[in-house]
Amino acid sequence: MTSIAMHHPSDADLQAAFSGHPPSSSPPPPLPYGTAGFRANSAVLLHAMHRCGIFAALRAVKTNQTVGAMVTASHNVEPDNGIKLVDPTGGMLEQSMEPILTEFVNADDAVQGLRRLLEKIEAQPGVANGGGGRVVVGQDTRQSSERLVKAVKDGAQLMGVESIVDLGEVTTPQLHFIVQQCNAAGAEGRRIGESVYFEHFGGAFARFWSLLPPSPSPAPAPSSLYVDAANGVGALKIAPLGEHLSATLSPSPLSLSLLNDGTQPTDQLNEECGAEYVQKMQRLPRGFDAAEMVGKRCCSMDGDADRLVYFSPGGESDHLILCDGDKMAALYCTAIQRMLAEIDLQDKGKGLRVGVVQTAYANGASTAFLDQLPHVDVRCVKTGVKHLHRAAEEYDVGVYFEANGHGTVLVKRERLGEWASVVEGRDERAYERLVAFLGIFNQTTGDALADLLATEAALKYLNMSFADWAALYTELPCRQTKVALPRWVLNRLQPHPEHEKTLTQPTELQASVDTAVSSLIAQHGDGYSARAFIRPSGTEDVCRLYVEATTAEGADRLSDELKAKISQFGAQMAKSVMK
Ligand code: 16G
Ligand code: MG
Repeated sequence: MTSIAMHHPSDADLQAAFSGHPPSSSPPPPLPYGTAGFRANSAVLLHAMHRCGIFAALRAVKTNQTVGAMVTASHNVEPDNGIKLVDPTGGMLEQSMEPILTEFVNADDAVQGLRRLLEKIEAQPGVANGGGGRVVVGQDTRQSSERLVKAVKDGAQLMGVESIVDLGEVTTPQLHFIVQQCNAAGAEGRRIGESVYFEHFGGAFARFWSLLPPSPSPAPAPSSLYVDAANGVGALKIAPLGEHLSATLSPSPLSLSLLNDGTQPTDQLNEECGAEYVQKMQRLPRGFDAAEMVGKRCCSMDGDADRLVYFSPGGESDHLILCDGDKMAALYCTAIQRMLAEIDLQDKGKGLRVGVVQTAYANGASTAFLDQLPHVDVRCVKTGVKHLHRAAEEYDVGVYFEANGHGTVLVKRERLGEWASVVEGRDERAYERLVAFLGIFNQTTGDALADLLATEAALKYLNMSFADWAALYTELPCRQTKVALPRWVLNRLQPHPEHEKTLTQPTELQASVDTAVSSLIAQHGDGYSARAFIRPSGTEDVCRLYVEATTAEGADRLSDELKAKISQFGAQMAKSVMK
């Protein structure tokens, strides 16, 4: 192991730096590392941001590479904020580092905490000859973000990182991608900024488009897509994306109309808009008129633009037809299957490892649809992008999606080339088209903008309307509810470590779920299916409940029954500590 030339400030300097970024109260509320980093009301985050900046710098110095820090609380309410750290690969922070960082962020004595952190980091294997390193910082549009970004930069500065680049307002996936690009071979001297992002994704889309069969002349009018930007950072990126497309493809085949762009005084981030609202509430976002926009193709991003869902107003009040993350996976798999079959008429992609990864929240009808596609492996893993991403990496082409719209398609370009090279009489143009299609996807994380382009590309290629896409399968009626419970009660709930479809603890609560599900099935007899699971949220102090059944009435009944059981369990726990 090589020791690293880390900058060790004196205790006096450290004390001064930490007291400039104090916790909001003494002792501060503990901050758990949630599903995707730290997230809380912005008023309690200053010290955590400063310490995350220190940590990011240490990781950058240690690896002598670029790491990222994104200040955002995604789909949460505006007063919340948070931070997501990006590793040198462009992916999320390696899981083994989460407890180490969490301990430091929550240390009562920050100087002692930092000493312990340094020891742990220096003891890590695979140390490079550090000393350089760069931290790239991004932020969403929250009012609190600027102040918190400053704390991150102050922390990074303290550890003597070689450079700190502040990208300002960028989407989370933009930051992931830029970090990956900074660490790619030949990146030295390249300008760091979002132009590289637009060039890459706009270029990939244009390449794919140019490989489609030529349109009849005169060219059809550009296809209109109405984009709900959740009044968040994604709103700032639609115009540059559109400009890039117009500059590369003339005329641009897409016409993007932006709504909920955050420019009106009443616009509130994520309030009654955005991917989370649309997918969970199954309601039209603000500003979308049901009657006026009936049948139009629309989509919603979340507050930091790493999720996307599509929808179309159904005509009556708030009714909408939703194409969620499950349906995006179904669309992409259908397109990939067709492209593979075009290249390899005989075996239709046999020999290439194609997989799709979902979570327990995936609608059963989507899983059944994917299961029947030839040569596609279907897997279920725990909630959280890091779990899906890792599982998808095991395939040559790995599609992953959460129902909430977070996902992408990963590809091993070399394996794809090897596979194609042995296909006899392969259609070269069809192969190029597949490569171009897969090139539209962000390889570091789910990305609303990249997924928007890929969805438009897939619909065009498959010659499908929004209605055709929505009709790929019919969802089983499902209900998602939550019951507020304190964190210490939620900590008693232990989901199955691989798929979260059951609770391993407490067994009595799981037994109630099993009994309720079996009795619903028994009442209806053969051919009726039902499923339910309980899971503690990693981003809010709530217990989540998912229920699905063959009939809406059954799903409602099961949901009500189990919601009551969860409340009862919470009350029992509260009573037991009062004794
Ligand atoms: C975070 C996760 C998302 C997950 C959600 C679950 C990332 C980047 N984001 O937003 O994947 O679906 O948390 O929230 O991992 P929950 O734990 O509150 O149900
Ligand atoms: Mg998000």
